[in-house]
Amino acid sequence: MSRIVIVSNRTPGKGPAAGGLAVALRKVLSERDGFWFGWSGKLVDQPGNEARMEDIDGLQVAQLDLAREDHHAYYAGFSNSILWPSFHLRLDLATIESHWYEGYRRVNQQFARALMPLLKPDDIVWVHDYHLIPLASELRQLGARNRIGFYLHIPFPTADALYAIPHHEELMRDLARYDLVGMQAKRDVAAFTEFAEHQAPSTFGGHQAQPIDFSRTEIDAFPIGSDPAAFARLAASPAATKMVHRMKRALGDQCLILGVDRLDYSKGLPQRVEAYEKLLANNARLRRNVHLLQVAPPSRDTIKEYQETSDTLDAMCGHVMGRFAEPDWQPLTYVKRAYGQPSLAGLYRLARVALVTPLRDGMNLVAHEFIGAQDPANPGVLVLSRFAGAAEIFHDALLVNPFDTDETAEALRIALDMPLEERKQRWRSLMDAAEEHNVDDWAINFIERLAPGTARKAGSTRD
Ligand code: ADQ
Repeated sequence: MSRIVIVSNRTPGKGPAAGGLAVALRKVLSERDGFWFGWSGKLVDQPGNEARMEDIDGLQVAQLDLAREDHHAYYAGFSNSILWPSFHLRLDLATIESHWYEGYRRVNQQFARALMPLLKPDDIVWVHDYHLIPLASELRQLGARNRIGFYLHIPFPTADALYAIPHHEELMRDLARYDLVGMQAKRDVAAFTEFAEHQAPSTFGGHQAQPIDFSRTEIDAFPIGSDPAAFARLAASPAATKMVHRMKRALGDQCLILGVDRLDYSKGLPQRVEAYEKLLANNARLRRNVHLLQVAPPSRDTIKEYQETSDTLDAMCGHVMGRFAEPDWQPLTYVKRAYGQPSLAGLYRLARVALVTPLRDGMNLVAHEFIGAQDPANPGVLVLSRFAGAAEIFHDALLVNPFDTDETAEALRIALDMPLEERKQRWRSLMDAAEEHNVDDWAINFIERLAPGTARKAGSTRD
């Protein structure tokens, strides 16, 4: 039976996996032979071409060190200051330093050189995310003939945003070297197809490039999910219950409105706080009766645009506090710290409303996890951005345009006033959708499409 090789920027660490994705991919590897390949987290002056294979909690992990001088250009530079903002349609926040591409390319070459000696001819290779778009090209250059698939966790950009990315043509040629390219949402497949069918190769310097041949690459949407049943169990666990009791003591009768995100400009956090401010301004009766808890641990905080988002959010939260707080009531709590999944599950369960309002998002797993953690007898309401991939699945959420803070404020009011019967009906439909799109099936479906007949181990009990 073919082995599966999972490749991502970072490999999973020791201890319990932090997210549903890591858990699902570990499960894939626990049911068959294979290994996980990626950066060790170490930077060195002169990296070798060899990865170290290690057993981490029963998982085979091959890790390589990266060159200090390339890592900045590869990670904070090309990946997170060019690709991330452009793919999220935030060209205003992109820093177009085209020379970062060289470091990005070199790291992908280094990944390929270290991975190649570990590959057997019939291994199936599954590459994850925008850091590693060129990897299949680099592996093929070294002679790899394996089935190689790519999954993009973030949205695919519109053609105009794509054209703003230096070397976008090479990147698209790189995508054409995969056998299968998986996207989160139909909208992403449509944007990709639009590019593929109407590509306008650059004519810079009079040079007319050949159109890219995508005929050997299959493109499809594979919307990722969570493990809603696991979240339901987690929400009833002692750790979650402890969090619920703690919060109940603090909140009394107030309804909890919850936001849980990485601190990232794509998540629409300032707009969310503005919508909450409008809710309080327009509905005096809700003051003292609601409380917004926003959990947003900093990420990529060496990048200026992330620091600025953090400063903006600090200022907005301070402004709302100053405007509405009273000596004995605070309208919001803002926590810049990550919580473990059991505590999050408790918070999800207690929340009357989850505000999941990214300006653009690949999927957004917080929406899935919130639904999984609800109490069926008294479920909360999901207010969801129509620009999250999750909006293609969760039709019974209250869908909002996150740029329109009046609309989000009104959706919040409707969510807070929603009768129990309607909350139950909507939640049942959301839970059915979350179960249908669970993360285990997502992984199996992708592998099965990449290499038909190989996703399940002989004798596996899964149907
Ligand atoms: P992210 O942008 O990181 O992921 P998201 O899908 O919302 O966004 O979250 C991923 C995981 O991080 C979830 O398991 C969630 O619980 C956890 N997480 C988020 N905020 C947290 C917090 N404040 N504290 C603790 N944990 C937190 C990228 C894409 C998404 C896509 C995922 C998976 O940007 O669109 O859904 O990959 O493909």
